[in-house]
Amino acid sequence: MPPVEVFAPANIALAKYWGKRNRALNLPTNSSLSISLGSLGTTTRIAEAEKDTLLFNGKPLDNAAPEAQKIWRFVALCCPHRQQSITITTSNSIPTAAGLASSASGFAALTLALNEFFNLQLSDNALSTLARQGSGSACRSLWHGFVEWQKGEREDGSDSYATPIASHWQALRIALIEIETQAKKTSSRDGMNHTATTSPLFAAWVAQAEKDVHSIKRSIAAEDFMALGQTAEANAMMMHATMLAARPPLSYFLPESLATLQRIWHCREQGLAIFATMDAGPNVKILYQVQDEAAVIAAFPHAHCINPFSRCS
Ligand code: 2P0
Repeated sequence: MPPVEVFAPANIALAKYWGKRNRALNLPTNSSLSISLGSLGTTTRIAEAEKDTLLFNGKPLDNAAPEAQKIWRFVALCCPHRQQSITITTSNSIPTAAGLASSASGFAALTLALNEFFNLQLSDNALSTLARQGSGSACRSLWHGFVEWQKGEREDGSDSYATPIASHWQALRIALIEIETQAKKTSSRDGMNHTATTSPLFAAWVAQAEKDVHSIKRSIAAEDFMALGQTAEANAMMMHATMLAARPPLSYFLPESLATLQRIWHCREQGLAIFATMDAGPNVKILYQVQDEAAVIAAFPHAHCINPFSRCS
């Protein structure tokens, strides 16, 4: 079998996935909608080998390590009748300083690489359904641009997959503001399960999140940046408020996260059209339009600016 190499982008949710109705299958309680990050993501190569081997950013990963076992379990899920041993080589173009998780692009790239290497000829829906089982947000990382993950209704998850949204919003930009890059104390997986089981605000979150997906889709269709930014920011704040109401409370904020949010809100009061979003960590992402890039860099000199449509033809 000839070796293969594929790329999958990282993604940031504008309407977040936070809560599972089935933990084993990563089935979400609400739909979500993301924007992929252009050339930031994961490149994965698969080649024939004498024995199964993992290379992560140039370093071998022991097959007994928990991360390696998760990957080999995922390979077995995608290719249950596999005979050929393989080497999986993975490298991330996500700057460690960006504080972005790589599990979404990592499992998306692995799903695409396995499909190609073993000539599985899976449909897009089947690929997304498999990637979801590696990591929920991975089902959205198979495409560039905006992607919607329909939560689905079926118990087996066969209708819970992502699809791309036709849009090429040239002016849209994202800036990453690094606050802290150390590993977080509470994983997304544990954090969302704790929130879903103990936060009295969780039902309200699920209902609002579903509305936010629809609202953001309308904003994308109209290229209405203010509407998109307002909904995305409100959605992120509500997700964090729902965590804060969990018992015991959960917060990914650091003091500098809140200071950055307040700087964003202050800039907005001064007339700069920028909005914040935050994921399961202290780093802040800013949504803005290309014509405001100089003003964003002036206000946030350490911003890492991204054109999410840079890899779209
Ligand atoms: C998201 N996050 O929609 C949300 C917002 C973090 C905050 O998806 O347990 O790593 O592997 O399904 O996908 C992070 O959760 O969790 C995530 P699993 P995942 O991007």
